[in-house]
Amino acid sequence: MSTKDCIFCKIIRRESEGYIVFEDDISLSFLDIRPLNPGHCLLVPKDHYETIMDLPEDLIGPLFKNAKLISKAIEMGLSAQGIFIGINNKISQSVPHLHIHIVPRNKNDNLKGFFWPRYPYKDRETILDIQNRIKSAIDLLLI
Ligand code: DGP
Repeated sequence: MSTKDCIFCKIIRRESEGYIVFEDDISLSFLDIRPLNPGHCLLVPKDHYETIMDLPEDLIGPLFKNAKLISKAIEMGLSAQGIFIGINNKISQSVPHLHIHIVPRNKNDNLKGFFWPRYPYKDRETILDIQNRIKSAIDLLLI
């Protein structure tokens, strides 16, 4: 998708309405139009990167610093008891412009923890296999 058609790029360029809560040189944060809870914010890099895997290293720190700021502001401003932070990458990602969901949470708000069912591993062998595959990939990526 080109940045011309990207809905979040349009909000960044002020061509579409966004209920903006924060902006700095590298990022913009605005209310999600279909919130999990009222106050659910999206934080996006101003430059168009599709996923966390595309985000340049030097933006990771500044972007997550802003995620922390917005989390604190949501807790303070909305008296939220906690915050959920999440990023869909490719699967379940409906807008292909990296966005961090920052969602106010309160006890009994009916969002069930991680949203999806979670299961234990079949056995220790499976755990070790998965652990080794990820560790080997990390070793390759760090070469
Ligand atoms: P995801 O499913 O993780 O890609 O989340 C995309 C989110 O973006 C979804 O919660 C709804 C929100 N969204 C989609 N279109 C717009 C829009 O035009 N404006 C705003 N503010 N949010 C949008």
